[in-house]
Amino acid sequence: MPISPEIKQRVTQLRQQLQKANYAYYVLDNPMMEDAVYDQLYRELGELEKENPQLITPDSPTQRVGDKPAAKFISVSHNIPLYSLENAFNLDELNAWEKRWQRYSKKEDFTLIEYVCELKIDGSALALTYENGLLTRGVTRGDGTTGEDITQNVRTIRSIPLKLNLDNPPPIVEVRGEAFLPLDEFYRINQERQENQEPLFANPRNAAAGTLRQLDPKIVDQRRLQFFAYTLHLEEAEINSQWESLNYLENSGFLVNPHRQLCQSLEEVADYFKHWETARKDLPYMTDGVVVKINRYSLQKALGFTQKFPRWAIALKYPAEEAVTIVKDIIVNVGRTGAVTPMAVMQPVHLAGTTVQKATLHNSDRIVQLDIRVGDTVIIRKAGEIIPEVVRVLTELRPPNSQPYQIPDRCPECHSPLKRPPTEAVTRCINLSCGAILRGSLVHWASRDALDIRGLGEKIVILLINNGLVNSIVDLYHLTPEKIANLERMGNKSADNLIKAIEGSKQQPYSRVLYGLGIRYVGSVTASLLAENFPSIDQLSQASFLALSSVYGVGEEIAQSIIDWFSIEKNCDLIQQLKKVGLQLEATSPKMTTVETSLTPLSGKTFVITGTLPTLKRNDAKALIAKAGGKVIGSVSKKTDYLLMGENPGSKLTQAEKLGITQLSEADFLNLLKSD
Ligand code: 1X8
Repeated sequence: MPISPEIKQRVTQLRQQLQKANYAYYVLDNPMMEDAVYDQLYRELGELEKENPQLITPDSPTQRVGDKPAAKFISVSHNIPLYSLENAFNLDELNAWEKRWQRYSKKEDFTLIEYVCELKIDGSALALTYENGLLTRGVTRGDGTTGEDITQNVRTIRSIPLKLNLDNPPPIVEVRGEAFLPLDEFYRINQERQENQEPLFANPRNAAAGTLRQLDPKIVDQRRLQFFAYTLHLEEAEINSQWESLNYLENSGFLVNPHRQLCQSLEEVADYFKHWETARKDLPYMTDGVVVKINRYSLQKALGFTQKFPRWAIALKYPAEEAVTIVKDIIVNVGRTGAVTPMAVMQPVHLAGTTVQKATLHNSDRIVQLDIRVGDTVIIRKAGEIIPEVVRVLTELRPPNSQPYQIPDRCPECHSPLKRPPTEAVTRCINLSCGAILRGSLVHWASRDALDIRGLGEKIVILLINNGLVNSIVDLYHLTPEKIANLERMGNKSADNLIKAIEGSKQQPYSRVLYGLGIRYVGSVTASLLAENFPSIDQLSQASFLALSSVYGVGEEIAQSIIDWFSIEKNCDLIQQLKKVGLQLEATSPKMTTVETSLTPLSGKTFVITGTLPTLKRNDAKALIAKAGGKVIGSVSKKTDYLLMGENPGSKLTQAEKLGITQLSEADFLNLLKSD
């Protein structure tokens, strides 16, 4: 039976609506209909297509996810090779690049030079072919000459149009760009893999590449990859520059990275590079540098290619946050809480601007998971922390006679047995007199946010302990210049200064003393909260679990930890002795509220922070919010009360606008804090 014109029309209409909605959601990041409405239209189209299979077209929104896994991927050669980019690692190398390409071109070429700066996305490059406006092929980069045909997987990426949004699409066009996993999606996938005891992806780039090589398109569909388009190969030459090509791609329906910039000089390029060095940390995807391209096609053409690279483009890389090295030894470190942290000692390697030779292995579970052994080649990463971590072991490079590593069952410091509570990942030394715990406690006591005793670092602490001068925090307050002046590397002057600094620490406020005690989970913000609500150590030591845990910002875990700490006699003795030597164990101007009635200006309010704030550091803002009773979370949802926003806000702003969440500048925020 012939299909009625009404049905044909409805099918076309549904496709157009769904395509528009899809574009609004995935490319513009600005949904135009409710999910439920989308689902309903999608179902209607699916049903009409099921009843009338002749109507199915490859660009129908129902045809993104194929139902048959591929047996394998076919190798195909690229019509135009995918070159890689030459790297520059600093601005000097960028300048050298400019001089080099200028030597290759005529003088008049570089009088009116323009560069396009784009962020370098850390993902997986793809080449897409569109014939008469329809996506017909998606191929991985491969070795640049030959890649794998993964069209079926590419079709699942919602920010890749199945059909170009052009009235008169060209007969053939190739679009290149980067497929990538947004960070939240990467974390979600790894969490799921952890729950299923599957090996974790080391980084979003590997996760994206691994996903694209999945034979089953259903799995690819579940991992929401995205795609930024950045190169256009088009026969008809109405386009004369990279900048125009990016706009053409955007008009054709692609997601093009919005943070591109047209620069008139290398100085402007340098400013762009410097700006994104920090700003990129707030982006919801990984970037590893800036791609600088000469804008004008005629000049690109004149410069051409070397054996390996285009002469007209360069990748200006940010310092690597991952590196490869070899494990020389595995040791365990005992911290001030007795927590045992296994560490890999490695061949020194350059990483994110410093040379490192130790990486944390976190705990014994992680060791089992990594199966790391002495002699292994490993990938290490710096992720905000000072100590890098081991991300992955390259087991294929493992020496044949290596032995699995066994975490010791006795403390390397005091030789007492180590314990691991069944519910915890951490192994601990529970000997309260363990030298490592004493050392760590003293270093923490003297640290900047605690008693801030200048000149009392780890080296001096070790000297004091080894010479039998200090056996507990209180002993510091019985030292005299005479007692310490004879220590190695300690002259009269530094001895005097150290004693003065120790003496000066008696003036530090109670909240710092509280933090300095090193009670588990009591960081400096929590210590301030506790000091406000329990204005003397005696009140704190007597506080019930209920009273503690009802302080905003103090959870049950913290409350229990405080109770546990005061239940140890040695700790109570320490407090008595600290009182005797004159440390501040009471707040100087106690707050006149009781726990039950204390209400702070941001009580119970939830904040999300995005962008760079003009004066406050992120941690300061967080501390202020916590102090005022608020809470900071990582992503915007309906439950968010405020978006605190600085320069270059990320996608969190779009999300907040969508949900109508109140936006605050730093100034608004500071006013809000005052207004109670
Ligand atoms: C690689 C990349 C390029 C761009 C962004 N991210 C990348 N990973 C870009 O041009 N915006 S260009 C490129 C290449 O040519 N190998």
